[in-house]
Amino acid sequence: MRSNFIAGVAAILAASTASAQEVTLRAVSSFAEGTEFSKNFERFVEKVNNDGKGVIKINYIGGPRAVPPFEVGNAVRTRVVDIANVTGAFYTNLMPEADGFKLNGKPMSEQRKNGTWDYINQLHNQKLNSQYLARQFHNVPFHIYLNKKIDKIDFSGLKIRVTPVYKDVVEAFGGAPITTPPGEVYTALERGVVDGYGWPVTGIFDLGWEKVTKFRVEPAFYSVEVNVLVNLDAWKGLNGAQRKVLNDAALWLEALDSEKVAVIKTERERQAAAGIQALDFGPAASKAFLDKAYDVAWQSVVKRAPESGPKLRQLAGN
Ligand code: 173
Repeated sequence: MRSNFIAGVAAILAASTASAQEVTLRAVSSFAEGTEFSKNFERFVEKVNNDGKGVIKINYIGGPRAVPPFEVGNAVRTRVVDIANVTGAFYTNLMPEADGFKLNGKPMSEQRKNGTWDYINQLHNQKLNSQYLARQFHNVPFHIYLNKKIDKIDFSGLKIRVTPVYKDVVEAFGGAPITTPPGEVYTALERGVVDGYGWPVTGIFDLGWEKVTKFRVEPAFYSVEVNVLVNLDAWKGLNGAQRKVLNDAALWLEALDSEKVAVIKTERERQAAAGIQALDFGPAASKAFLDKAYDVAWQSVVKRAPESGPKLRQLAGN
């Protein structure tokens, strides 16, 4: 009798401890589900759910239908969601220096060793109430895509869809920037509201933009950064085992960037096959473009973030 009772109590305790230990976190992406800049995050979610069985689980709510892209940073700050897949370009209102992350293209293994991750994590702790769990796509650059032909790198008279990533460089070369989230790019092009847009070298086929794109301006510039952020209160509430599942999956996720070399090659070929013509004005024009692109972007970051801007530049080493 008595030993049965003890066994019963022990079983109940074990069950409640197990359920108290498994935590579920809610996640969103600032990019549409299943598209280029959500895909690896979705693999990360799958990995966490496999590796973390009984310990930690991610409930992936989805993309911009759940939370509008430019509000995802605030949603993770206020814990409307626990985890977000989001580019710094979408939360510069909360963290102006986030616009500087695109200017550091070093592999994350190096950024984690040389103090960059640590510094950027501190910024996220302070300004976004979040943990900077991972950064993806350091080796994927951006381009300006156009529907009108140009014969030198000069965007005068052109309206170009931007986010903070491209605004300074578009203006520096005479273009008129118009900010939209990714979900409005197709319609803006179709209706002639814009003559072109900024976007990474990968991903234009996801939303059918090849149908409304004629040219890709060379050279490629900057580095994509899409971050996995965890609300800091949610992070602090996790135990060591739960954090380990997330941290291990974060390093795995960052290592997936190595796949992008082949993806970029295929994507350029696919763009050419779709009739998108590369406009290349030669090495001197390309160098002048890149020099100016970095110059105006750093100036803008340092102006808006006089303390952290120079520190980010020193860490980026360019
Ligand atoms: O163009 C954008 O919407 C943008 O800023 C971005 C940033 C990172 C990845 C993809 C797009």
